Amino acid sequence: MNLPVAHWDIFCSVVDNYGDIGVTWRLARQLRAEFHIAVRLWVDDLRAFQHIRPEVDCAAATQYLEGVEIWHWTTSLSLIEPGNVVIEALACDLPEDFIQAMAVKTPPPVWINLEYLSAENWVAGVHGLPSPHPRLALTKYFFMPGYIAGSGGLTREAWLYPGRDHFQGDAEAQNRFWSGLGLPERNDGARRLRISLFSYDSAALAGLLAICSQGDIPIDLLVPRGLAIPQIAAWFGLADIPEGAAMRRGHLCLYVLPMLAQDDYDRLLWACDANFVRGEDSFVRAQFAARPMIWQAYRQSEDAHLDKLAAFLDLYCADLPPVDAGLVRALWRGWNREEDIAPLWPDWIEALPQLSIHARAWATQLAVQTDLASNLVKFINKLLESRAF
Ligand code: TRH
Repeated sequence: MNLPVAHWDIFCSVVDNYGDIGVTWRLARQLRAEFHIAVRLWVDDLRAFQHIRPEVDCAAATQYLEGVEIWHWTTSLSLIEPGNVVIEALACDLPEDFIQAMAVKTPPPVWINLEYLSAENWVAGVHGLPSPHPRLALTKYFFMPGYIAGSGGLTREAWLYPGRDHFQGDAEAQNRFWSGLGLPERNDGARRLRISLFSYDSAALAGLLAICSQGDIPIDLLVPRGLAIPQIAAWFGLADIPEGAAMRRGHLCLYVLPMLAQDDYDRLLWACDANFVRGEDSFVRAQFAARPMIWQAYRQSEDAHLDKLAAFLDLYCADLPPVDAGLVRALWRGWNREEDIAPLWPDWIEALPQLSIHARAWATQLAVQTDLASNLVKFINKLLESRAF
């Protein structure tokens, strides 16, 4: 099947982990499903993609998923005709020959640099700014995801909130979900918490496991296999813990999960009482899940991620009573600085009922904002129209 002439090219270079492809795939499938845009998605690491979308064929040069044409981005693009829109996701660099091809196309494509998410105030000042190419007749535009007015917003599919509400209101569907993962169903009467833990390696992990094992309330910690496992295994005195294992110590029961398909990961966030998340995409999905969360920001040089953390906390804690705001700030800061959060943990567990109400209010507030894909389509259409005359 050949793409129609008007299509969008989206480029994703996987730096590490799953956030680059997680963010990009989510946007590509939404553009296709909700805006009927012909999307060609270029991905340089299909293995990373397969972790969050098991149907991906790592050996295929091209393939279709949900109507999105996926190309393994390995070879020269010199013979490829650029689409009428070209998006560099998360500031990945386009090859020179492709940029040359963009410059000779008439009219040239709308060129977008889709940046990382930040709650910082400067985002609104940069969003939408043009950046003319130094030599060629091309202009690249900054598109900044964000929480504040004047930013590009957050990727939120039309099905997301209805799907979440339906699932969270259906105890049987949740129990089917738990059974599918090989986990015990939840017993409403039991005072037992279920918390997902998606984190980088961290010196703070041992303290978290210790306090969970010693706390008053039994806790199921659900950990996908990945960067946190070596330290968790070491805490249990093991070299490794395989997928599917359940480890018990004191009041802690730790389950090691496989990486789930992205939509199942949403269900996991919806079904848990609270979630530890990281990076960018799991963090946003945890906010949409309307559950209390603890975020580990992606580490950056010169601790730039701590500024991102502080900016988000200012927004997130604005409507919390001072005691809870202080607790959330201290716990998140401690977690990000890899300090022992055990001294704060019992109060945080105690505060979960209020924090749950706040998490829902925050998710509701986020839904007032126009979603990123809608903003992007509007922004691009305006540019395309201005070029039509
Ligand atoms: O994996 P991350 O840490 O990704 C990153 C990258 O490190 C990247 O270089 C950096 O730019 C970015 O963070 C900020 O965390 P993130 O962003 O949360 O992405 C994880 C993706 O994996 C997200 O789309 C959710 C998905 N996922 C699943 O689909 N199934 C799972 O079981 C889990 C745990 C995650």
